[in-house]
Order: sequence, then structure tokens, then C-alpha cells
Amino acid sequence: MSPKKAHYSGFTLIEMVISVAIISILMTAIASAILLTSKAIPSQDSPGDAALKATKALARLNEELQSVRFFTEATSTAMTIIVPDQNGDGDAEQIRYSWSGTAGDPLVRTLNGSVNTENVVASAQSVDFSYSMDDVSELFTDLGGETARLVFRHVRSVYVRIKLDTGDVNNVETAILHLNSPPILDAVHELDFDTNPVTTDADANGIADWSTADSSVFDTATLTDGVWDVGTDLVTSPQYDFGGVTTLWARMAATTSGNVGPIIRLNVDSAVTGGPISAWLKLETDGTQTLHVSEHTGGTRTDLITANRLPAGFIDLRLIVDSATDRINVRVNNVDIGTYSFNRENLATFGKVVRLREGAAGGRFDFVRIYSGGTVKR
Ligand SMILES: [Ca+2]
Ligand SMILES: [Ca+2]
Ligand SMILES: [Ca+2]
Ligand SMILES: [Ca+2]
Repeated sequence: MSPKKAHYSGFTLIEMVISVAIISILMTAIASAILLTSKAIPSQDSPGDAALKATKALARLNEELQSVRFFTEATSTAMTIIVPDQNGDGDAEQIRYSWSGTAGDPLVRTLNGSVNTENVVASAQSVDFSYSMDDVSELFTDLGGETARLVFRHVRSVYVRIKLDTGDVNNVETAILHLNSPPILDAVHELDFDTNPVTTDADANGIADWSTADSSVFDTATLTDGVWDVGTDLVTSPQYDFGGVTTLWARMAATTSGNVGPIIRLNVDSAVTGGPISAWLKLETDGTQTLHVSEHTGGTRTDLITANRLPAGFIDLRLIVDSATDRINVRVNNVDIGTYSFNRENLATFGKVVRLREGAAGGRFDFVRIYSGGTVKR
């Protein structure tokens, strides 16, 4: 019997049908896998991609908000924060997040004025920064022995919510708790004299906060161990009104006797008329120091207060100046010596500055710190 189909090597019809069926099942499976994979890699404009980018932007914002020294802006659509040096140049960093208020506009992050601007969220339907705040207040002696309070708002936490689409589906949000409760201030001018004062940029807006009054080069030989042996006058820069409430802390000493030593000239509320206030120290021949705080009227300086028989060496001074009521509170070596009314006059010739200088005798400053902002409550 010949093996009729022994050499047969083709497929039967049944085998062919089964093969085609298996191949088509496999093809479908492979196609599905490819489809799934392509869905997993978001396209440039997909909602998932926008959410991912916004989440990354919020993660960075969250990180930056952890280390805020102070806020200079805190509204529902804009926030300006000052954080410690991040790029190693020794200056703080100013970071601003803002949204125009128009649906579809980006959330913009600006670094140090306008050094670096980027749209961290390409398109937002809405952006909402909300803050929980604490009022931190300190009592001081007002006119007539009454009590007043100097109040600064401090940020305890910030809640950020960004709506990415017109529905209520694609939202990103984060909450940041501030363990150090940074204050909200309008402006800060401070000097510790550890580095060249005319390169100091405490508010990190890219503009030096102080300059020499005559635009000469600052003599760094006048700095020793964080103390300035006063040379050429320093003035705040650029021009600033010092309106509202101005609080100034300084540590200064008169170093040679017989005449006026270190002087702080504070031209308060310089927009039109304001108070040209001076605070200065004199080293007496008996080795004590006298503090004078004076006002200015028609070309003449008049003492508002003098504090006698202060010890030699550094004196701690704090001034709270309220331009709404033309009053100045004076505290010397942590003793509140009262509040006084000062005269207002045209400040056009005085300049919108705080000026640090010395009289005919020598003077030194250890630090000067000026906070513009806060309120006085009575
Ligand atoms: Ca820096
Ligand atoms: Ca600055
Ligand atoms: Ca110092
Ligand atoms: Ca000097």
C-alpha cells in the first residue's frame, strides 16, 4: 500500500482557517498594545500633560515657599517672596508668581526682577493664592502715655489652587505651611556691614539698596568685623517715599567726644510733605553718650527728645514712624522713651532716602534695618 499522503507537506483547509484566526487574534492584541502604549505617552497638548506640568510647577513653588524670609506681595493672583541665596552669589533671591486674571493666560514665574521669566503653567483658567495669616504685634507708649500697637502680618500658610480647564476636573493644588511665619513687608533696607554695602540687595530685585551719596566708590577699608567706621555718606537707593509705617532698628556708637558722631537721617513720607527726622549720638567728655532725635522746621533742627547718660559703646535704637499721624516712637537700649509729634514740611530738597553719616566727630554702625510696612493700631 503506497503511503498516499506520506509526502504531503501543505496545510489542510482546517489548519489554514485556524492559523488565520490565531494570527488575527495576535494582530489585534499587538495593535491594542501599541494603542495603549501610545496613549500612555501624552501628546504635547493633552490635559494629562498640562496637569503633569502644573504639578511639577507647584512642587517647585512649594519648595521655594518653604524658605521665605519675607513676602513683599501677597494677593490672590500674585506673590513675591524673598528667599535666601540659591545661586551662590551671596545675594538673596526674589521670586514672583503671577497670573493676569484672564482665563487662558499663563502662570508666570519671574526671578530677581526680570532676570529670568518663564510660563510655568502655559494656560490657567484661574489661579488662587490664599493665605492664613497671624498678626504679630508689639506694644509701645503712644502720645500722652496711651498704648499703641505696631502690627506686622505674618504668613502662616499658603494654599494654591490652579484650574486648568473650563470644567472642574483638571485642577492642581498645594498647601505650604510656614514654620517661620515670614512677615509681609512693602520694602526692606538692611545693612550688617559684613560685605560692601553698595552691593547689598536685601530685597533681591536686582538693584542695590544703598549707594554712596556722592556716587564715589565705597571704601571697604572702613569695614572691620561687620562694623562700619563711618566714611562717605550712604543713602538708600533707588528713591523711596518711606510713607505708611517705617520701623528702623540700628546699632551705633559715637567714637570721639565733643561733637556729633553717627547720624541717621530718615526722610519720612517723602512724596510731598513729610518729616525730615534725625537721630544722632554724641560722646560726652565724661564718657557717656547722648542720643538726640530731632525734627526739622524751616531750616532749623529742634530736638524732640534727648536721652542722656547712655553708656559708651554701641547703642540699640528703634524708631517707629507713623506718617499717617506724624508721630515717632523712640526706644533706646530696649527702653521705650515715648512717642512725639514731628513737624511736616516740603521734602523736595531732602531726597526720598534714609541717609547714614557722621558729624564732626567719629561714628560707627554695626547694623541698620528698615522695614516699610505693617500698621500702627491705637
Ligand atoms: Ca543669589
Ligand atoms: Ca534691591
Ligand atoms: Ca554688623
Ligand atoms: Ca569716620
